[in-house]
Amino acid sequence: MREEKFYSVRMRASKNGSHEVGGKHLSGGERLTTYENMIHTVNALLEKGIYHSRGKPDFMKIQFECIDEPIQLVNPLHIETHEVESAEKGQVLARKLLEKAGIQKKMIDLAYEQIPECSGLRGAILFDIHSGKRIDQRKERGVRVSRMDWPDTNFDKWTKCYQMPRNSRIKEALVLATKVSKHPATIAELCWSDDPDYITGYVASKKLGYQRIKKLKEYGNEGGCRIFFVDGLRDLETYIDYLEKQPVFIQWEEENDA
Ligand code: WAQ
Ligand code: MG
Repeated sequence: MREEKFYSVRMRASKNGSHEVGGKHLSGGERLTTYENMIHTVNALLEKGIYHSRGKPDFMKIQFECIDEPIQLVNPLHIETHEVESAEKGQVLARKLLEKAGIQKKMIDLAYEQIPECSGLRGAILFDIHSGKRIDQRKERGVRVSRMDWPDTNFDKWTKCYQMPRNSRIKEALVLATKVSKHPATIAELCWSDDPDYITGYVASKKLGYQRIKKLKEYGNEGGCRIFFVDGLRDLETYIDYLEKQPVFIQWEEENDA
């Protein structure tokens, strides 16, 4: 498989103009594909962006480029799901899990103050757990993790074993969380969707795995969140380069599942 050439395919869609002129971010997506599967992959991204609960796009960009770097194979994070009675209880649990991941309570409070700023971003915020500050300079863009995917046959095998739906949202989130948590500078991630029709989110870390929380906000709410809690003492440029450029395929091996 690694003899074959792979392509990174990226999509972003917005409304009231492109992202560059301040349009509202609606949807984005990133995939890895062979040339043979290009049309299928581009179509899947087109469909993802064109029918979207955040609105009807008047701008969309889909681009592909050939990847020269070798693709790293990574086992997916272990997954657990928590049922909660309300979004408030979900948020209490999320904070508890972040503490369990090794982040001081004081820093978690500071990170939560950043959440209104997360809203409307098309990428993630990098939050330094030492200074308690946002350290990426990407303003309303944030950092978009890219060049990652999970081949269908292996994903299908995983969904059967865990009795999970064959759902591209869960796949994309677990792919991203796995790639992000793999880097030594990542301490944890906190995420929920900016889509008004999706209320499940998660806390992820190397130690905790992918901890899904069924309800972190109310239906109808378009406020999303994606914060990477990072050890800001490490080199930021190298870290962002890993997030944006390092190609990663998820490959589940049952015997390696922790
Ligand atoms: N890189 C960085 N940030 C991203 C990326 C990316 N590739 N994709 C999305 N984001 C940021 C961006 O700010 C979005 O507004 C925000 O995250 C939410 O993205 O049931 O669907 O794709 O286990 O709306 C998690 C739970 C679902 C899934 C998360 O996020 C489950 C979700 P969305
Ligand atoms: Mg979204």
